[in-house]
Amino acid sequence: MKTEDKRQPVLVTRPSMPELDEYVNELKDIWDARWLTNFGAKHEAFRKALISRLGSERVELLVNGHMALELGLKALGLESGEVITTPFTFVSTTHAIVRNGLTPVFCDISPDDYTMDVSKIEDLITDRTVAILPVHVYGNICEIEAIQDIADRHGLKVLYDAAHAFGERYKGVGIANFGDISIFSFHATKVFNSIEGGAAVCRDGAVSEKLRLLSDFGISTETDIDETGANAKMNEFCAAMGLCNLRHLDREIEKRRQVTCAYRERLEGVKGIKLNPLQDDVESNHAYFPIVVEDEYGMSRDELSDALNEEGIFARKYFYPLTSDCGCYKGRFDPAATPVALDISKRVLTLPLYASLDEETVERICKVILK
Ligand code: T4K
Repeated sequence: MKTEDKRQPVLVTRPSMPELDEYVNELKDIWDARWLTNFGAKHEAFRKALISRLGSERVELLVNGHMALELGLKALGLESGEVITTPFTFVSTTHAIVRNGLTPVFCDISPDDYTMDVSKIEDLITDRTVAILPVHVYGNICEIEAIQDIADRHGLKVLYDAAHAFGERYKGVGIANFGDISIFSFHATKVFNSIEGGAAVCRDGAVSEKLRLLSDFGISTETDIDETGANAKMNEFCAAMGLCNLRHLDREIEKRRQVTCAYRERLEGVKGIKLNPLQDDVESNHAYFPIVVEDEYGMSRDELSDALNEEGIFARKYFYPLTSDCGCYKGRFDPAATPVALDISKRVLTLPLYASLDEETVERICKVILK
């Protein structure tokens, strides 16, 4: 493993990238074809590669994970009503609901794995509830069976925000295969990236087809415009990057696993530092390394974050504030209605984690925490 330059800041993440030659090789085809976007050859090749990787035929590629969420809700035909979701996520999840004219209803999270607390979902269901939108936050898998059971009993759609969960398996099944739709983010900062990009995997072929239309202005044929769509297509350059990175994904995940082991060796058992749980039945992609700073640590999360910053280490407060507490939603929701999520959001710190993070840097980071 290459040792990092000590003068360089240590960022929370760095994108995985192929060798330049490998990407340039893909670009040559794009130059030859003079086809840059609108469902070109790279788009189709990447989509096919994902179909085989994810184990589902109904994969649609989008410009980013956010549009996969936003258009996914629209493709499910949800035009009004309430969506039960978590506030402990990136703002995109909540924005996607609101931007569809739907109302988010926030469910508290489990203090164990920070996903939606399923025991609290049913109390939130009203005659206006149309869907559940859980998040596999940090790649921690939600209680899938319980959520589906509730959805089936109440006739609700389920859309999983699986932005953090690409490449994971639950009880041996690829994580894309749950809910009515599962969406992924291929943003530069994710385990797997196509520079910017996203995908939606649909249970139903008609939903998948609608999503594809919605990503291209709703254009069915030159003269038939059948949906009020947007422009959310993945371009050829992003698809080419996705094709390259997909070839190396397993190796990248293995490197990330080694980094998380290095952290665990040093931080397991440290008083007041709670590590992310290892979930049974889950093949993890090691997307994030969140720690929760408890009172016994003797320093607050913010003080620890500042101490790390002073050493040039830029951990991040994913996810603080709760989305229900964001400036644009002030006064609209009550963050105190989800007390566990509120508490965790004030204590959580996500440590640097990426495939090329070397052990010496992990040691440096842990030394600050252990001090
Ligand atoms: N749902 C969930 C649960 C999500 O977490 C996200 C995105 C979405 C939906 C929406 O998916 P996308 O539409 O984004 O595909 C970052 C990402 O922009 C965002 O994709 C991600 N979640 C979120 C958790 O993190 P920021 O504002 O923290 O990004 P930024 O620019 O501060 O970058 C983070 C670190 O990465 C920095 O230390 C710098 C480093 N970095 C970043 C980029 C872009 C690099 O080293 N190279 C780079 O190219 O949001």
